[in-house]
Amino acid sequence: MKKISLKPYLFAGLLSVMALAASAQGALQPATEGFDKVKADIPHGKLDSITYTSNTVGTTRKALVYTPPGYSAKKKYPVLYLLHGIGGDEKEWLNGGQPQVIMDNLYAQGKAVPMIIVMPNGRAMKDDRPTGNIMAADKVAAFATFEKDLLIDLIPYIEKTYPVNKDREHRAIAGLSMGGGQSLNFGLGNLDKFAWVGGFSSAPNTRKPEELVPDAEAAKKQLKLLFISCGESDGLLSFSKRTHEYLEQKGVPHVYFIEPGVHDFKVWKNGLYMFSQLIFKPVPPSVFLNKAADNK
Ligand code: FER
Repeated sequence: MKKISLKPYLFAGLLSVMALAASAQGALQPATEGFDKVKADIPHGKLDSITYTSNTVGTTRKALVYTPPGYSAKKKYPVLYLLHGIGGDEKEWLNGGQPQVIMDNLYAQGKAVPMIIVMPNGRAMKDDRPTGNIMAADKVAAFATFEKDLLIDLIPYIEKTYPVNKDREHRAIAGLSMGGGQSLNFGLGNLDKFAWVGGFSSAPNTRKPEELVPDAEAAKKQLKLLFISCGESDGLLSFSKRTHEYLEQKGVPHVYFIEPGVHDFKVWKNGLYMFSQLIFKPVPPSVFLNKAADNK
C-alpha cells in the first residue's frame, strides 16, 4: 500500500484553525442580513418618552429612552447617549434607524451587554425643532450648547430616574454626523465622564484633532473604545480621516471603519450595530487592527 504523508493535511488543518481563531477573536464584522428586521418571536425592549428640566436652555426638553428586554429596576445598567444629526431631533434615530430593532436582535443573539439608550434632542435652544434654516448660525451653535445641557441637566436626570451605573466606564456617547461631532467633542473633552466614544460620519463641528485630543497620553489611558466610522463616498469623510490620521500618528488606539456608502442611515445603523456590541465589556485587541474583510 502506498504510504500517504499526513503532513500536508495537518498543515492545512492547522491553517484553517488559525483562521477561525483569528475571526472568532473579534476582527470587526459589519452587520449581516436581517440585523434590522423586526422579529416577532424574540423579547423586545421598551421605548419611553421622557421630559426633563433644562437649566441650560430654560425649558423642559424631550428625549427617548430605550430599555432592553428583561429590564428591571432592581438591576443596574450602563447608558449609551445616542445623538442625531443636523436635520433631526430626539426622534431621528427612531424614525430613520430603528435602534430598538437592532438592539432587540442583538440581545436575542446575546451579542450586547444590556444597556439603556438615551436619544436626546441635541439642539439645545428654546425652539429645538429641525424647522426653517437648519444651518442657521444659532441652530448650529445650539449643538455646541448641548454639551452643558447633557452634562448638567440630562445625565443627572437619567441617573436619578433610571437604575444606572454612574461612573465613566458605564457611560458611552455616540452619534451620527452633527451628533458624531458632538460625541467626539464631548466624549474626548470629558474623559472623566465617558470611557466609550463613537462618531459615525462626523460633521464639520468635529474639533480639529489637536483640540480634540490635546493630551494623547491621557486619552490612551482613559479611553476604553474610540470608534470612528464613515461611508467611503460621504462628502464629510475628511473629518473622520483627519481625526484618524492624527490618532494614528499619536498612537491612540481606535477603530477606523470605512465602509461602502454615503451620508445615510445604512452607515449609521451599521455604526450602532458595531459600536453597541463592543461597549461595556472587554474590547478584543484585534478590533484595533482594523482588519475586517471589506475595510479600507
Ligand atoms: C456642514 C455640513 C454638514 C455642517 C453640518 C453638516 C454645520 C451636518 C450634517 C448632518 O448632521 O447630517 O457644513 O455645518
